[in-house]
Amino acid sequence: MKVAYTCFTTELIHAGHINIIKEACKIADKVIIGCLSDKAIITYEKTIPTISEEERIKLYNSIPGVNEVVIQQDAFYNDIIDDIKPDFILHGDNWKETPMNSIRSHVKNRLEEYGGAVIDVPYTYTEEVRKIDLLLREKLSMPEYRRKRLKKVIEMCSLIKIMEAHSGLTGLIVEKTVVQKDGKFEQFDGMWISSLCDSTAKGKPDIELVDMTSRFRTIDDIMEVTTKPIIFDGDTGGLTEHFVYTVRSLERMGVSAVIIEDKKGLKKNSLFGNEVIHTQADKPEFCEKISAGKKAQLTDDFMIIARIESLILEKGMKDALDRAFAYVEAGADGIMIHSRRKEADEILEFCDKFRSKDKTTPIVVVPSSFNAITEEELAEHGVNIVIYANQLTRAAFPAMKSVCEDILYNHRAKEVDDRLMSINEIINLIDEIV
Ligand code: SPV
Ligand code: MG
Repeated sequence: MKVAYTCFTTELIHAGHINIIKEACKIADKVIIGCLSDKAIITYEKTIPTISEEERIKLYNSIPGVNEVVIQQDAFYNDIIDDIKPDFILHGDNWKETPMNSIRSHVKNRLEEYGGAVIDVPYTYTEEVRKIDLLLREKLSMPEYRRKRLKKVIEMCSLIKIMEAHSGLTGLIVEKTVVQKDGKFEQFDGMWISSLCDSTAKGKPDIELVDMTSRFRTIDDIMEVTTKPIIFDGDTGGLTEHFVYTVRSLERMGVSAVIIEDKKGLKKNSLFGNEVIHTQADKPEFCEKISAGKKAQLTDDFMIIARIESLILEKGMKDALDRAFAYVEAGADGIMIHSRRKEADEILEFCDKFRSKDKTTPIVVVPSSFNAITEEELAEHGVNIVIYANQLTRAAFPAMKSVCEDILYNHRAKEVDDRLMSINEIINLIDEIV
């Protein structure tokens, strides 16, 4: 008896899926559909379907020609190949393209070990299929789906990686950049709306000068073209009476988390350290702000993360830890600990001491200064979220400045051309949605 297998992640069946099943029925006696688990989808595709595994299983079972539906736990099909040993694994031939081609070649090699075969079914490029693909993507960008994804990802992945974005274009870069390493995909889990980069993009200092209306406009520009979760840098959160409104607005927009730092008065960027005057908020006062924010939020999805500035302000480890436990007690859904030392030693000491008492509250770090430490090492010390807070801004600025200088120097643009994206690439960069 020949067994054909195909794996689905979809939540809407279209002509392309029906075609694959039809092809499977032609060559096999039994057709099994794999429903890729939420965990595998989150780990490899950095997305999550809007319907549950159970609902997807029910949906796939209802397709004529399907004999059985199973859960597939591994995006690289190892569990399925070990357990079922299908004679054929069918997939749309779009998996010959990067990044999916690494899965295809892995599956092909494993099937060849016992005489099985990969069948590439020509992808169904109809208008209906294109519209459904677009619709599913649009749905993922809706506030109710986007907002809750951060909590899900934290729950399912040992470490999550967030990159700063300050415009639609940088949002798109964070959304779409994928690299393959050791047969796996690497991509960012979400975006950080940095106060430093949002202010810098507007030519303004990072002192809470760019007002919330303008910061929300940046979020909206990014949300219009992406689906990944967003963590907002809320600076000090402002007055408690204002912060509660900010929480409501962010939640309504579909932002997943806000991080507020325990400073007051005129806020300066933390990376100045004690070179400038910053004032740390009193512990009870900041606890009150956290609690007020938690009371104001309307869903369980939204997170308020408390950022501790004690190490930046050289107030000592004990102060940092006392504040961390107090902030969690006040309702904080996570703790961000910051440092501007080159070495990660004080961050790791904080994480170890915090984790010895609190095993679950997510820890966030921003390794801008202590940039030699790897994500894996941070995860070993209990870190859950790594934020790359300013690298896109810092990458773009020198590149743009040197192009300006060279055009001024040469009185033409020819000399800089080989450093530039082609006109063709730039006009094709943005997908049209209709
Ligand atoms: C930001 O990106 O604006 C931050 C992180 O707040 S840091 O600049 O390191 O303070
Ligand atoms: Mg900031």
